[in-house]
Amino acid sequence: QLIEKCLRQALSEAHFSLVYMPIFDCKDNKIVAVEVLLRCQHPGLDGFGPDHFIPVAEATGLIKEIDLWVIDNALQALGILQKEHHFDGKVCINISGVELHNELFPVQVKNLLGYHKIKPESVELEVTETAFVANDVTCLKNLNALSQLGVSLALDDFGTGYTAFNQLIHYPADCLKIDRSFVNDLFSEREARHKMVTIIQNLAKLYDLRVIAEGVETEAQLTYLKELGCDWAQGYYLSRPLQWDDLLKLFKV
Ligand code: G
Ligand code: G
Ligand code: G
Ligand code: MN
Ligand code: NA
Repeated sequence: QLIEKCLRQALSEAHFSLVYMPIFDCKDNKIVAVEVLLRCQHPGLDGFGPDHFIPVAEATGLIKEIDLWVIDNALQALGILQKEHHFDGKVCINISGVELHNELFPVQVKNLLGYHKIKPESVELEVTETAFVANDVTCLKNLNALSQLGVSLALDDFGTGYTAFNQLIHYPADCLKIDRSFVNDLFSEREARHKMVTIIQNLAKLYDLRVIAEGVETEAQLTYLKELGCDWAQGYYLSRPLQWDDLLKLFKV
């Protein structure tokens, strides 16, 4: 497979990089977190984003190395933000659902935190809602191990999966990320989607979870989300994903 070959080369020849998407507190518009997003500059994958190559990485097992590369680099970047820019927010890292079935993963995270001298409270791991498998022993074991390490866990793309709402209490999740499809349709005529945002917000309140709205593209959406009591927000209206140097400019005001 061509993509697989490119991914292997990307890992060994440093064709991967990260971009950084600031996440803002709805109350004071301060940057409270930065989500790292993977990019690949390998010529064979030019123009392709993670949506395209992550599924291949998952199918071939390469994802484990890639996730560790991302965490390693994200923690290094956070260390710099903390030491040189007095940043005291979180770094949010997307991990594949594969890691919930990988028994080595919690210890690997622990070792990377130790190596970079990063407090676990400064790290949030995002897993898509669909990766949380109820009744799966390894999955629950890993989630609990990660939670006990002290990192926080976010359910990404929330609302698009099938989590029985009453199952939420069994997961050690700290945060729901409202999928951007629901945010985008807030003011459309599709009222059911409008209601989804309210439902997720109420659900979060019930289970004492933080809420991050994704894909905020207009001021009206942000205002509405604030009124609903949404905690944090991200999206093109607030900031695009940034190159490292552009991220630093935000901390130099
Ligand atoms: O950044 P972009 O919109 O292209 O991301 C598309 C998808 O790829 C998102 O669902 C996101 O969660 C996922 N993704 C982005 N960066 C990473 C990463 O570093 N690791 C993993 N496992 N997934 C990522
Ligand atoms: O220095 P190194 O490339 O290992 O940095 C690890 C992470 O920190 C990368 O994700 C990178 O984006 C970020 N980083 C730290 N310092 C710099 C820098 O001076 N330039 C760039 N482009 N990225 C940096
Ligand atoms: O699934 P996940 O939330 O990790 O996906 C993150 C991806 O969503 C990133 O690739 C980012 O580029 C994209 N994204 C973030 N904010 C917005 C937005 O406001 N509008 C759109 N269209 N995409 C966004
Ligand atoms: Mn995400
Ligand atoms: Na998402």
